[in-house]
Amino acid sequence: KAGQLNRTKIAEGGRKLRKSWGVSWVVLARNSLVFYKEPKGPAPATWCPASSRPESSVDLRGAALDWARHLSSKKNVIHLRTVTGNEFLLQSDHEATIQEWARAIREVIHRLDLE
Ligand code: I3P
Repeated sequence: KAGQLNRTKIAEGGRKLRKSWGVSWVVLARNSLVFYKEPKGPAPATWCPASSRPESSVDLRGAALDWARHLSSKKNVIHLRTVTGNEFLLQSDHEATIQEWARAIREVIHRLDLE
């Protein structure tokens, strides 16, 4: 699964960070969520995430996912926490989009729990 989402990192190793929302191309891989920086301005027709270097990636083993009802003034926000204490918010203006992401990420976390 892959697509464009708004995202911000809100904690690193348990330490709160200042929120800074940005747009990322997000790819759900076997064990992780990988973020790619979107090109500024209109994307060239030739741009694709596979040809660019990931900005960062998040290990989903042992991670926890919740709805972020009190963590943002935005709608449709999910809150992802890793075992290492990194925390992210992911948001889409389309409720169905974020619901699909939540379901897909939970499936990966659950599968990794069973391994
Ligand atoms: C933050 C910015 C974020 C907002 C955050 C603000 O201000 O407006 O968009 O988060 O709210 O602190 P700044 O740009 O000055 O850092 P949301 O959009 O998710 O509400 P918060 O402090 O209540 O988290």
